[in-house]
Amino acid sequence: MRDTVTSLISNYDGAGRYLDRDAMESLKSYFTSGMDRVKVATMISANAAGIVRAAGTRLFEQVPELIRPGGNAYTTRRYAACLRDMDYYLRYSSYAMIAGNDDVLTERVLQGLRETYNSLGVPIAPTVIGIQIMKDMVKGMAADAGIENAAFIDQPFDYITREVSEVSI
Ligand SMILES: CCC1=C(C)/C(=C/C2=NC(=C\c3[nH]c(/C=C4\NC(=O)[C@H](C)[C@H]4CC)c(C)c3CCC(=O)O)/C(CCC(=O)O)=C2C)NC1=O
Repeated sequence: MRDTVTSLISNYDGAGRYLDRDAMESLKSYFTSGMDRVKVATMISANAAGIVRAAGTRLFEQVPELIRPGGNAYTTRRYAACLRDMDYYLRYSSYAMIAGNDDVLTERVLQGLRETYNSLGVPIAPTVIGIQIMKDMVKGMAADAGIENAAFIDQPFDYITREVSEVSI
């Protein structure tokens, strides 16, 4: 599992080079956004259950067939599995924000996910909608707290979206 610092050092060490201006710029941007990253991760931790519940409600309003007979999130068990997956995406996104690196997502969340979803008939498009709803909710909370630069919030949610979308069913 990598973060901004370890991945940078590993790249430069691989090339046997001292950190140069590019490396310093990248570190500077990571450290200057550091407090905001911590603040947003704290907000996520404190509100995770509410975010997941509200995002789920919004998703099922947008795509009501998911929870109707024949829908993939129909039955209490599958409804709960869906919200649990949303919670995984939210929690791991908060880790990736702190790390400033998506490696934790690749390693812990995305491996084999598409295959699992395909074999269970979990539809990708509404999964992506759910992830994007959570992203927008977190960005809204960050904006309310005066955090202007939200690129680091987009990053993990969009990364999961891109990776999981690669194969559609
Ligand atoms: C931490 C990494 C990790 C991830 C990401 C993960 C995902 C994951 N989601 C699963 C199922 C599932 N995932 C969903 C999700 C949904 N269905 C919908 O219609 C919606 C679009 C969507 C919610 C947004 C559902 C309904 C199931 C159960 C499907 C079934 O058993 O038929 C399964 C199959 C095993 C199980 O049911 O627990 C896995 C492995 N597990 C992990 O350990």
